[in-house]
Amino acid sequence: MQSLIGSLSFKTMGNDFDISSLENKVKRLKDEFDSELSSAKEEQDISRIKSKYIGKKGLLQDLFKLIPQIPESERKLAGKILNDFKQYVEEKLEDLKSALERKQVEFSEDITLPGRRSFSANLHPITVALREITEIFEKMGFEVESGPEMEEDWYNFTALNIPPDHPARDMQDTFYLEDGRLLRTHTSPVQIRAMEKRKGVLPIKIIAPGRVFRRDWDATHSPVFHQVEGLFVDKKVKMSDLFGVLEFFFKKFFGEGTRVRFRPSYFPFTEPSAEVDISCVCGGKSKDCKVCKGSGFLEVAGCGMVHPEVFRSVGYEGVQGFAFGMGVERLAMIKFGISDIRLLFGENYIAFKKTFF
Ligand code: 2NL
Repeated sequence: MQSLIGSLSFKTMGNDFDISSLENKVKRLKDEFDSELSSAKEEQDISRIKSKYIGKKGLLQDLFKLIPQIPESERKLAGKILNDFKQYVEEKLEDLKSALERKQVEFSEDITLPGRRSFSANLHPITVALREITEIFEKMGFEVESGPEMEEDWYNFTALNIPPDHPARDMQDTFYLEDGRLLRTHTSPVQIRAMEKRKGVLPIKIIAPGRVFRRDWDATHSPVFHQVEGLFVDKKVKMSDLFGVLEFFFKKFFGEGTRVRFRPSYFPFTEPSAEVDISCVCGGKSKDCKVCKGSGFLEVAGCGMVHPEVFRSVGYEGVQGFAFGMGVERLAMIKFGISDIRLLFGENYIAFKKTFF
């Protein structure tokens, strides 16, 4: 390129300048231009090439300056040759410019594509249920207690009237630690600890919400789940107090139209014991209701009067009490209409949440 620019200078032109040498110069200039154009990649290249060839101080302008040296008869033709070249350069640059613009549009983002929908964060159904349950019991004057998830055998079983050979252990025998402790199978140990701690200072009116562990994993059981247990201890506590508290709770939690019934049952740590049922969301009308299986009722909790053996374990005398326990997952599943517990804890929870809430 340097040599070309050199050959165009006045010095090398001499006086023997004629139309054919002008044609020659233009042809070489054109070749040079073509090759430069073919390697042009962006807008900047185009404006650089443009000013180099046809700009005010460009190479073509230098050739125009030579016209006076050309014999008059040939000047018109010389002018045409140069103007043709100018037009050629302009057209080529214009073509390349629009080709580059097209390419840019192709490679840029497709603005017609709909944006990704954002979804707002919300609390896990178990958190929602736990907070509601706690709030209702707090309104009735219950205090919230908590305790360790890794528990000693005494607090999880023995103090609750479940001695080492008791069959109730088989149903709950769970994850043991190497030091002999275990992951608590219910939150009852929290209440045992609370009674020990308070050494008979009455009344004791507490709930123990928390995470518990069992060796189970199917549509209605998770190895990690949540319980809320309640305990009320005073000089004189009646079973009707228990019924009143639970009826009030379930009406608040599931709606005032909910009916609550108690069925005799058995737990090692209460006597007498009862199972708590609520009327089904189907209203008991549907024979093939999947939720209550046509029975019209759903089991939602267990309860009873604290067994004298339990009071003996913690050194309490002359007191009465009631206790109850409920599974939070079960309550949340009924309330929110979730059919499989694994949806709450599975890998697909986010997908489930998007379709659900
Ligand atoms: C159920 C049954 C129940 C208790 C838990 C309890 C605790 C102490 C003393 C006596 Cl410290 N009882 N807890 C009593 C009856 C039933 O739970 O079905 N839970 C999901």
